[in-house]
Amino acid sequence: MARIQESKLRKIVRYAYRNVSLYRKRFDEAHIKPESIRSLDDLAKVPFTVKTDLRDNYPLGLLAVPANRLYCLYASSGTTGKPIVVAYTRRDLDRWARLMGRTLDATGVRKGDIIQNMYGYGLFTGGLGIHYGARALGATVVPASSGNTKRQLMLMKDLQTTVVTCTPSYMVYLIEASKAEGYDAKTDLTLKIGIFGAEPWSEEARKRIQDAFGLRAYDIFGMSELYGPGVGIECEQQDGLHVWEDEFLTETINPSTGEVVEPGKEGELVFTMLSREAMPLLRYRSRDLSTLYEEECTCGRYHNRIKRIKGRSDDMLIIGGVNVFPSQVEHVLMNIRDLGDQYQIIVSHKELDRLGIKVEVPANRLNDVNLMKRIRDDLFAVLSIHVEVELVEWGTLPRSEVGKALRVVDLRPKE
Ligand code: DLL
Repeated sequence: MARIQESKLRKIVRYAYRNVSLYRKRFDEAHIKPESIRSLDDLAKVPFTVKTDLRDNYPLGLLAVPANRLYCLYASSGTTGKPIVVAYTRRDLDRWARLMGRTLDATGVRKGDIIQNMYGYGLFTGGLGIHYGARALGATVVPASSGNTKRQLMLMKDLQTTVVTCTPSYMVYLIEASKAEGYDAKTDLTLKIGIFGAEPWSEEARKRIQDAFGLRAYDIFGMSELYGPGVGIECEQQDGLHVWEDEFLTETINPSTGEVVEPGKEGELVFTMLSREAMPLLRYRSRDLSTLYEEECTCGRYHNRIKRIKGRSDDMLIIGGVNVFPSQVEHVLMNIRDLGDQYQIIVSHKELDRLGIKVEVPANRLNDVNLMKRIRDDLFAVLSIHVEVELVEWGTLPRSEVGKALRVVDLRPKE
C-alpha cells in the first residue's frame, strides 16, 4: 500500500503543481519543489487546501484540465451564498464508480441484490454515487431518490428490495412511518443491508434500525469535494470504517495547530486525492473529527480504519443530510432590506430535522407575508431546504454583550 501511495503521491503533486495555479503559488510561496515530495514522510510539508480555496476559486478556478474534458459538475454548499463546484473527467467518474462498487461490496451487496437508493438524485452526490456503484457491481438499482415515504415503502415491499441506502435519520423515521402505513417491517419487507451516511449517527440508532428491520446497518462516509460517498465504509465487522487509502491518502491533524497527530489519536481528517484528474486536492481539510487507526481488521482488508465521525471542527450544521453553514443564512438575510441585524437559527427535530429562522423586523412588518415569503424563497435558493421563518419585533432576540452571538440553537436530542 505504501508503495502504491508513494508512487501516486509523487505523480499527483507534480501534476497539481503543473496544472493548477493555486498549487503552484502555494508551493512557490512555501519554497517547496514538487520533486522534493518523494515519500509519505514528505507529505506534511505540503500546504493544506481548505473549503474557502474552493469558494474563492468559484466556479472552476482549480481545474487541472481544459473545461471541454469535463464529464460532469456537482455543486455543494459553500460557506456563503455561492456553492462550491466539483468537476470530474470521464476517468474520474469511472474511478469513482469502481470505488463505489468496492464500497457496496464491502458491506456484502452482490449482483442480484435490489438496491433502493433513497439518497437524493441531483447535485447531491449521494444519489448518483450509489447509483454508479450499483452499476459497477452489477446489482439492480431502484433510483427512488429521497422523499415520498408512502411510495418508498410500497416499492420496498413490492420490488422485494434487499438493500436500502439513505440518511440514518430517514431510516429511523421509516421505523415509525412503516408502522403507521401498516407494514410489518420484518415480515412484509425483505431488507438485508442498509448503508447509511451523509450525517453523524450513533450505535444506538444502528441498534434501533437493525432491530426494527432485521437488517445489518453500515456507516458510509464521504464528501462532495472527494468525489462524494465512498471515501470510507464499514465492512461486515461493523467496527470502524475502512478508508480507501489507495485513492484517499488519510491523515489526522490537530485542528488548531495543523500538526499531524499520530494514529490512534483523535483529530481532523485530512485527505489527499491520489488520482483525480479534473480537480486534484492535496491535503484537503475535511473539518470532520475522527480517529485513524492502523490495527489489522479481521475482514482481511489492509485499508486503515477511522472511527465514526464524532463531530466537526467548524460550525457546519447537517440538517437531514443537507449541509448548512450559518454564514450562508447570514449572507441571505443581509441581502434583504428591512431586516434587522439580529437573527437566530433554530434546528429542531420532529419526525425529521427542521430548520427555522427568527429574524427581527420593524413592528409594522411583523405580519408581512411577502417579506416572509421572500426570506423563505431566498433561503431555499441557497440552501435547497425549506426553512420555517418567524418575524419577531426589533430588540426581542437575545444580544450577546460578551463573546459570540448565540446564532444557532440546536434543539435536536443528543442521544
Ligand atoms: O454527504 C456524501 C455522502 C453521500 C456521504 C451519501 C455518505 C452517503 P456532502 O454533502 O459534501 O457529501 O457532506 C459531507 O457530511 O464532511 C461530514 O461532515 C458529513 N458526513 C458524511 N458522511 C458521514 C458519516 C456527502 N457517515 C459531510 N458520518 C462530511 C458523519 C458524515 N458525518
